[in-house]
Amino acid sequence: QSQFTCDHPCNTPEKWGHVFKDCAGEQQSPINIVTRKALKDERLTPFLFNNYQQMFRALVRNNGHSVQVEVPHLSTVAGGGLSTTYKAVQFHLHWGNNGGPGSEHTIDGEQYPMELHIVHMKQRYTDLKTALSDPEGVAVLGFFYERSSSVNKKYDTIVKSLKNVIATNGNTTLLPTSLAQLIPPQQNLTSYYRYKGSLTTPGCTEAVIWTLFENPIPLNNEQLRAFSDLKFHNGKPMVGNFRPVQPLNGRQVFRSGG
Ligand code: SG7
Ligand code: ZN
Repeated sequence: QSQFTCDHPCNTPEKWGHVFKDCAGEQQSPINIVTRKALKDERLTPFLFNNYQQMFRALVRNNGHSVQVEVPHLSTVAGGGLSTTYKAVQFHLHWGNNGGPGSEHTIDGEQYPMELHIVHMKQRYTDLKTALSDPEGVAVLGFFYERSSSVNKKYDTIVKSLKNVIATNGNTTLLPTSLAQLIPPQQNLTSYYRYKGSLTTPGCTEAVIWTLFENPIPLNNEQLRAFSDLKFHNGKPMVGNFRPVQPLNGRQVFRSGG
């Protein structure tokens, strides 16, 4: 049983390990990143993004625990200390209650209002299930959000689409957007943290190379609050769909050398 069918948090995250044994593992995500303990690593060079600029009409979906968009074309990332090329599969977000604390990872104990995960797998794999059987099969690029006083126009389309996916399994097609439009410009992506962890939902497979970028994405309060209009499939507001931070258990966190 590896299918995540219950609401988030599924019987409370503390109990995930009873049903999904990997959720009780030693290399779980998310974590709190203690910046003074992060070891600078010169091998963590800038990323090489390929085709992140390509526009597409995103199909936005409320999957019952987040809002998710599948990437319909080949977009890849290499460099950044990754051992090989990874391709983007989908992206989704984790958020709090009406703009309150909602990120999964925290930095020196600070929880940001929201966190974007662009899920990638090694380019040679054709499905996530296979990638998850490789301890480095998946690479998630994580981005934090910060509250800003001005609207972020690049998020207009995705934020406006949310009202069409209030209910679980709701779908809506976006006006054209691109991965590049959703993340900071490439020159602001050279400062990041790196560690080895897991998926943050059951089955919590320990197959993820995590990257958390230091520079947050600005959204105004209204844009942040819009995500709280979504509903879990039991009709309750989809808020707080993040897993609490997990023990580091001796793992080293690295920071980019750029
Ligand atoms: C959400 O987070 C979904 C999952 C995702 C999971 O539950 O977006 O996506 C699918 C395709 O079910 O799991 C394998 C995967 O991407 C965990 O992703 S995360 O660790 O980046 N939060
Ligand atoms: Zn996630």
